[in-house]
Amino acid sequence: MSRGVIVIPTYNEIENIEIILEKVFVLDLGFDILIVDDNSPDKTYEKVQKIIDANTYDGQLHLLIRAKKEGLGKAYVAGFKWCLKRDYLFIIEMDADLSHDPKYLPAFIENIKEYDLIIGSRYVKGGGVINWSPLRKFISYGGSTYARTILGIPIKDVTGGFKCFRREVLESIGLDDIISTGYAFQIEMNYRTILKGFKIKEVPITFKDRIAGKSKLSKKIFIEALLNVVMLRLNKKQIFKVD
Ligand SMILES: Nc1nc2c(ncn2[C@@H]2O[C@H](COP(=O)(O)OP(=O)(O)OP(=O)(O)O)[C@@H](O)[C@H]2O)c(=O)[nH]1
Ligand SMILES: [Mg+2]
Repeated sequence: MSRGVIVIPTYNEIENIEIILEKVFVLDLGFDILIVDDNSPDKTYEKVQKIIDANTYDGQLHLLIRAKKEGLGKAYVAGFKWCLKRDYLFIIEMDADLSHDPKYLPAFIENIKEYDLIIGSRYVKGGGVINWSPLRKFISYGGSTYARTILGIPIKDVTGGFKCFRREVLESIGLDDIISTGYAFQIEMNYRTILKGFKIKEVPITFKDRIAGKSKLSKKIFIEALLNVVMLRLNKKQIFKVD
């Protein structure tokens, strides 16, 4: 059992999954990886199971298959619960689509010694985005500004999904009470972490748009994010009390 685990949710990532696993394990950081697959129609989970069966990564790769697609948030919560049943000290969130470069992981680990949540950030000095259209950039940056302003939180990249939590954070922010399923999930996790008084640091990353596979950002997910930010603000007192 290693000290850290990387949770990677997958839905139709068959073209990316082998590459991302290789890119992480070649760094030899000693982390486990948990893939949380929502029964992908392209059978991403079968490919993962084959790699596990071949013991390519020496028992460091794990797979959690869920019955159906219920959104990123539900997949992460199921993955986090799996991790908390084991004795990992920190838990990392990462996408499967190669947007998040594993080369930043050592910086996360260095910083998690002093902080409770590390956010890989596109919007601090030294961070950025490659290959996004101006519209996509506007939506992301605008979304972060919107959430930051309404919730009154000092985070520049509120929607990013490349992060590292100390296990104590996940144990105390009320995983069962999380209301967000899509992109709003990242915002809600940050908000809950801040309201519980944990320390957060943003570390610069350059985010690359996916080359293979399809984006899951939909109008529904976008509208959920806009509405949930307001809901979260209105429920501040309740979230604050959560144990
Ligand atoms: N298990 C599971 N994984 C999901 C689900 N939705 C998205 N993912 C995965 O979560 C990661 C991030 O997904 P998103 O950022 O929502 O969508 P994306 O397809 O990366 O979108 P873009 O980054 O805009 O291209 C990817 O690895 C997806 O495969 C879901 O409902 N269930
Ligand atoms: Mg993505």
